Amino acid sequence: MEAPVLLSWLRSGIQSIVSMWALVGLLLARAAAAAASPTAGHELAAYGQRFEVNVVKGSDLVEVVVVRLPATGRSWEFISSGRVVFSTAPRDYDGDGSEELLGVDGPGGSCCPNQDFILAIDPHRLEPRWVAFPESGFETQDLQVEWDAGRAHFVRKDEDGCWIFGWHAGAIGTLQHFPPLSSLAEITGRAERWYDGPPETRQLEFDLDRDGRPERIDCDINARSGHLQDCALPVSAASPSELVSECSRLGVLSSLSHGLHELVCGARETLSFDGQRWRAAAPSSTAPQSAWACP
Ligand SMILES: [Ca+2]
Ligand SMILES: [Ca+2]
Repeated sequence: MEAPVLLSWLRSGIQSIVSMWALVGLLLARAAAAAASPTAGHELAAYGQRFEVNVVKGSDLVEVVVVRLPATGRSWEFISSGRVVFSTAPRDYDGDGSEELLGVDGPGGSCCPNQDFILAIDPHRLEPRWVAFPESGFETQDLQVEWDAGRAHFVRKDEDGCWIFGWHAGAIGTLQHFPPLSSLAEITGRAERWYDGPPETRQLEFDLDRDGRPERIDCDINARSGHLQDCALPVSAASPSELVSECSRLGVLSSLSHGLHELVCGARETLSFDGQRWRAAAPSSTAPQSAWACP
């Protein structure tokens, strides 16, 4: 082989190797980007398309949900009222074969109302829709998803009672609402939250055993949530027992259990005396019954 031919052959060989490595580098970079994007958000499979959903910081105070349809390059932005948290992976909540995302939008914590919502895709426009629940709540972790024949219902228990929401045909409605149980007498925590003054207590006096003399229940107030806590419920004069769980209110019900009036903690959680201790009670037979999880 003559020298110029050898040089040309070497040059083209080196160029091929450089091109090959450039191609490998490009493929690796694309693979890394593709691998990184799912961890940053969700992919929503709806009506034959795949939408990318990412939450990005809009400012110090709000986050922005960015939805992108890679097939067309279109994207949409939804500005939240604080932080957005998608509670689970995408699910088909209304049973129509396409996925939605369940999320909560708000400042976070128990200080302020948070709004549950569903991020859905409009089947005709192929655009994302932000569908808010009809009622906002404080304790967002209390929203439970119950499944009934492939369709979701959402149960929330809060200070206003127990709510059952349903998702159907692109909207969320209230299917049932069980209001707080009415009480003969009650004490409540503080309406405002994040109190930082001196410790506070509440007292409830009521003749629980109907012997003509009132019994007394003492509760502390949780400075963070404003709820009653560590309420000392009377068992006998010698040994009051403690209720550890927090209650937004503590009330006396008209019903009796082992000679003592039953109590209500919060909107609808009932406490019964079993002769020795106070226990969370099964719902009374006169209370409205839900097909799902309301007490
Ligand atoms: Ca669906
Ligand atoms: Ca008494």
